[in-house]
Amino acid sequence: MELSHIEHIGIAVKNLEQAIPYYEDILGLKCYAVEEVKDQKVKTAFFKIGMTKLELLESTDPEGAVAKFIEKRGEGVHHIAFATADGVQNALDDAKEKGLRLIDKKPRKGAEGLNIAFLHPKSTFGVLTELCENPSDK
Ligand code: CMX
Repeated sequence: MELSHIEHIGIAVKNLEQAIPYYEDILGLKCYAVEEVKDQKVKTAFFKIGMTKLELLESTDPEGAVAKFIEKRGEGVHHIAFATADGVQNALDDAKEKGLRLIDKKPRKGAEGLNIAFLHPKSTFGVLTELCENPSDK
């Protein structure tokens, strides 16, 4: 696979409204979008910083991945998302061939219209890893 940059860092929070002022008023970033991703059971808030973004994640469902993460490990860094230069499916095929555990066998739709797929943290040294591509870049 070929990765071009860190697309975003996902951060799990209990409450977006309470967390956003820290990023805006203390760190001086601007929240440019809030979006619910029903499929992932989250509400997201995005901030740009240089070439990358921060994605705050609030769970919309007590059984969702982010709610379970916070219950087990508390608020904090949840995943790193890499932009693929040669496509998510290609990266997944490569990861599978090299014996990594895939959460998604095929790309699916994530926030901001990106095609996304996750690699399991148990096969990536503890970091939930997201692979992304922007279909409009194709
Ligand atoms: N980072 C690192 N480790 C994680 C983790 C994370 N984000 N989430 C769970 N784990 C670990 C747990 O601590 C646990 O480890 P131990 O067995 O050592 O305690 C193990 O993985 C299993 O955790 P679990 O609570 O039993 O959770 P599940 O197996 O049910 O689910 C995972 C874990 C990663 C498969 C699931 O969270 C998933 O499918 N994630 C991908 C989708 C997602 O996270 N969506 C939300 C964000 C969407 C977006 O960005 O738009």
